[in-house]
Amino acid sequence: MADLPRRSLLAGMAALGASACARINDSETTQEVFKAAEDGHRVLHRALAGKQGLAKEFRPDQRSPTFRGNGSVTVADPFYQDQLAQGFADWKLEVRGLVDKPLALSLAEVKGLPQRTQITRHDCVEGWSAIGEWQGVQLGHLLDMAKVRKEARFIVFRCADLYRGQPYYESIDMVDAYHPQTIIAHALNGEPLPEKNGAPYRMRIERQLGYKQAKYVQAIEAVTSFEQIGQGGGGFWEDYAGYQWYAGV
Ligand SMILES: Nc1nc2c(c(=O)[nH]1)N[C@H]1C(S)=C(S)[C@@H](COP(=O)(O)O)O[C@H]1N2
Ligand SMILES: [Mo]
Repeated sequence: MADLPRRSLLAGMAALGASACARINDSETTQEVFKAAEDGHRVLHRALAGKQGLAKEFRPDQRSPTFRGNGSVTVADPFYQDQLAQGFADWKLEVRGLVDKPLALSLAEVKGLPQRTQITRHDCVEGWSAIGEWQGVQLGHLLDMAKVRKEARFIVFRCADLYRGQPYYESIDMVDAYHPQTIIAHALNGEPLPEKNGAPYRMRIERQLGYKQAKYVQAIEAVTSFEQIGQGGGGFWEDYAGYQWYAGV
C-alpha cells in the first residue's frame, strides 16, 4: 500500500480519537460508540500495518537536537533520588506476574543482554514530536527469559513516579509486547537515559503515541486482565482522561 494515503488516514483517525477523547463524557452510549471506534481503529491499524509492521526509523542526522521531558520529569521518592545519584547501582528491574521465572535484573545485567538501537519519532497528543535514538533490550527477550506463561494476555509497566498523585502505569497486548521495536531503553542518543526522559528505563512501543511510552519503569508484569489495576483503563491517561488504550500512531 502506498505510504501517503495510509499515513494520512491513520493521522486522521488519531486526530479523531484525540478530539473524541477530549470531549468524552460519562454517557454510556458515548462510551460504547467510542469503544467501537477504538476497536475499529485497532483492527484497521493492524490490518494495514501487518502484525509485525515496523514504525519508520530515521537517520542519525535527523535526530532532534533536544528531546524534551513531558509529564513527570523527576521522581520524588528518596530511594530513586539516591539511586539516580549513584548510577542506579542497586536498582532492580523486575519481570513478574504470570511468568515461571521471575527476574530482578541489575542495570549491568540489562546492558549485558542483546541490544537493539532504533531512531524513531515520538508523537505526543499535546501536539509535539521529537526524534531520538533509543538503545535497550527487546521486551520479547525479557519475557522469554522469564518464561512468560501462555495465559498472559497483557504486559503492564509499573512506574516509579506519581503523576497528579497517582502511580503512572501503562499496558500493551502480546502482539506489541513481542514487536521487534518494543524495547526497554536505557540510553537516549548514546547517553544514559536522562532523568527527565525516565531514567534508568523507559519503554519504546514505536507504533503508539507518547503516553504509552512509560518512563521510570520498575516492574514489568504479565497479566490476564488489567481490570483490577488503577481504575481499570490499562494506563494512567486511559483512567484519568479516557484516552484510547490502543494509541496507534
Ligand atoms: N512514568 C511516566 N511515564 C510517562 C509519562 C509520565 O508522566 N510518567 N508521560 C507520558 C507522556 S504523555 C509522554 S508524551 C512521554 C514523554 O516522554 P519524554 O519525557 O521523554 O518526552 O512520556 C510518557 N510516559
Ligand atoms: Mo504525551
